[in-house]
Amino acid sequence: MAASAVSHRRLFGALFISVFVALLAATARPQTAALAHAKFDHGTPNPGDVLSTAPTMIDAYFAEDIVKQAGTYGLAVMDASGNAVDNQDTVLDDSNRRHMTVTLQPNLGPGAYTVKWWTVSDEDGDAASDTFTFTLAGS
Ligand SMILES: [Cu+2]
Repeated sequence: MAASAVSHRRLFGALFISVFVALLAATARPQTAALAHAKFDHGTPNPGDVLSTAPTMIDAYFAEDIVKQAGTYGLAVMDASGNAVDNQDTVLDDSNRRHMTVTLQPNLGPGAYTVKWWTVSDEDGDAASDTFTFTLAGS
């Protein structure tokens, strides 16, 4: 009777430790993922590009899948004066949710352009946003 009570206590102790370790592992995982977010990875154009012909769209790839919920993701492009030059038609690619595009107004003039992007990661729900610039060289 006494021996059985001790082994039950040991079994319970071991179970408690394994649950504790599993909880630690579960809480540690989102923290490493949280460092990534669905950040801009690369695109056409890329940050810092100097183009000789006006692009007709922004083709952007991100580090994690993006949540497809209206208003929580997008691409917007402004000229050096802050005027919007995109067509507000961001598409989040259904076949690759790390891929967003937006089309641009025709006949963009030379100058610096700023691309703003915003996303929510489908991996951990983290929101992220940032900007990058490219330049359209004079012809
Ligand atoms: Cu994250």
